[in-house]
Amino acid sequence: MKAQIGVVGLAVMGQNLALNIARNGYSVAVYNRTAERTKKFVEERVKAEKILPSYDLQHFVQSIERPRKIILMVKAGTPVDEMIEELLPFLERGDLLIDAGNSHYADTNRRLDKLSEHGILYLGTGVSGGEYGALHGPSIMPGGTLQAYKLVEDVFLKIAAKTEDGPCCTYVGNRSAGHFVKMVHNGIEYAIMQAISEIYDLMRKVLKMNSEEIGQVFERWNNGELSSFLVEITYKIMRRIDEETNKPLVELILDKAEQKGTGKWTAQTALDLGVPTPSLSTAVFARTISHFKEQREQLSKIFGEKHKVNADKSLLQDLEKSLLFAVFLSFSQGLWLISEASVAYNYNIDLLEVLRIWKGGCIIRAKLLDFLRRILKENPQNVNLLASETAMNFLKEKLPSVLKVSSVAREASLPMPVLSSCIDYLFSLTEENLPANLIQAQRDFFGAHTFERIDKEGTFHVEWQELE
Ligand code: NBP
Repeated sequence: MKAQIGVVGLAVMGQNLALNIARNGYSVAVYNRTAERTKKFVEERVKAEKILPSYDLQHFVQSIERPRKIILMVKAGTPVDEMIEELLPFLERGDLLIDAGNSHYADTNRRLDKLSEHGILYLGTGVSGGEYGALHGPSIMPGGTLQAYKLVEDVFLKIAAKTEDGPCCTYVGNRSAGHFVKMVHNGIEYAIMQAISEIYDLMRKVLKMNSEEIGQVFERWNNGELSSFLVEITYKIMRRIDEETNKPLVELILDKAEQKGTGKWTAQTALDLGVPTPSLSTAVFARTISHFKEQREQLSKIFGEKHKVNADKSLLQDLEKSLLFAVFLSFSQGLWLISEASVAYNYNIDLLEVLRIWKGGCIIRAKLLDFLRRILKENPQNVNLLASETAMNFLKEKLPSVLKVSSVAREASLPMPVLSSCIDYLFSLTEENLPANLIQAQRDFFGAHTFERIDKEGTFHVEWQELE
C-alpha cells in the first residue's frame, strides 16, 4: 500500500502535522534526515495512525502514490534547498512539493521557478499555530498555482482549524503569496506581543500589580473585545508558578527576546515597498534593544530613578482601550503591506479571505478580526483601513485613553514603542500638512535634489547658498 502524502522533517511541527493528517484518515509516509528522530517519533507517538516511516529518501519517495504530494517541514533557509536537491532525482513530472516552513518569500519564488523547469509543482505554504495548532488544526496559507493547490485542497481543508466561517485555509494567491502572508502574519504577531508586553510593564511598574493580579485583568479582557490567543496565553503565563522557587515563572525569565527573522523580513519588505509599518518595525527593534541587557543595566544606574508617577487602577480601562487601539493598528498596517505586495507581485490576494483564515488556529487569531472583516467588506478595495469611517470612529473613541496611558508612561520614563508608534501613525496619516516641505528644502539646499511646489506644476531647484 502506498501513502497518500509524505512529510519530510520530523521536529515539532513535522511530527504534529503528520499526526494531524493521519488522524484525518490519510496514510502518511514520513522521513527525517536523522533516522533516530524518526524512530523515536514512531515509537513514542504513533499509535493507530497510518504512518509509514522511511529511513532512505528514495524509499520514502517511492512509498508515496503519484502524483506525489510531499510536505517539507525542515528548518527554513539552506536546509530547504538541500532537501529539494536530495529529493529531485527521485521525483517525477507532476509531483508536488509543499514547503510548509517559514521560508522567505523570495526564496520561494526562486525554488518555484527552478522546480517548474523540472515539471515539479511547488506550494509555498505558511502554517501558523505552533505545535498545538499543527496537531489540532493550524491556519494554512498556501501560495503557488491553483492547479498545485487543488492537489492538496482536500487534505488542507480537513486538517485546518475550523471556525463558524469555515476551515482556516484558502488558496492565498500566486507564487510566494502564501509565504508572504505568513511573513506579515508574523510581523503583526511581533507588534501585538510587544504591545501586550508594554501594557504588562505599566501594570507591574506603575500600578504595582503582581503577576496574579495582572493575570486576572488579562483573563477579564479575554472575555471581551480583546479576546484572542495572545491575550489568553498571557493570563495563563501570569499564573504559572515555578516549582523550584514558588514564584511566578514569568518574573524569573531573562528579559532578552529572541527572533527568527520573519519580523525583520516584514520590516525590510515594508521599507522596500514603501509601505508604512512603523509599529511592526519598531516591535523588531524592541526585541533588538532587549538584547543589550548589560548596557541597559549600566545605563539604568546612570539615568536614575524611574516609574514614580501617581496612577491608580482606574487606568486599567484605559489600558484595555490602548491595547485594542494598538492591535487594530498593527493589523491595519500589516494588511496595507499585503495589499500593496499583492499588486506589486501580482499575488491577487483576497484580504477578506486572509482575515477569515486567521480567525482560527493561528497565533494572531482574535475576535477583532470579525470587526476588521466588517470594515473591509464596506470597501473591499480599501488598502488602508483608516479610510473607513467605522475604523476612524473606533480609533477616535479609544484615543483619550491611549493619550492618557501614553502620558503616564512618559512621566514614568517607561518605553512603549509600539503604542507610541501607533499614536504617531494615526496622527501622521490624518495630518494634511506634514513638515516634509522642510525636509525637501533641506535636501535641495545640500544636494540639489529639487522639490515640487504647492502653487505651480513642475520640479524646482534654487541656489540656497553661494558657491565660491
Ligand atoms: P526546526 O526549524 O527546528 O527544524 C528542524 C528540522 O529540520 C529537523 O527535522 C531537522 O532534521 C531538519 N533539518 C535541518 Br535543521 N537541516 C536539514 C537539512 N540540511 N536537510 C534536511 N533536514 C534538515 O523545526 P520546527 O520547529 O518543527 O519548524 C519547521 C518549520 O516550520 C520551520 O521553517 C519553522 O520556522 C516553521 N514553523 C515553526 C513553528 C514552531 O512553532 N516551531 C511554527 C510555525 C512555523 P534533523 O532531525 O536531521 O536535524
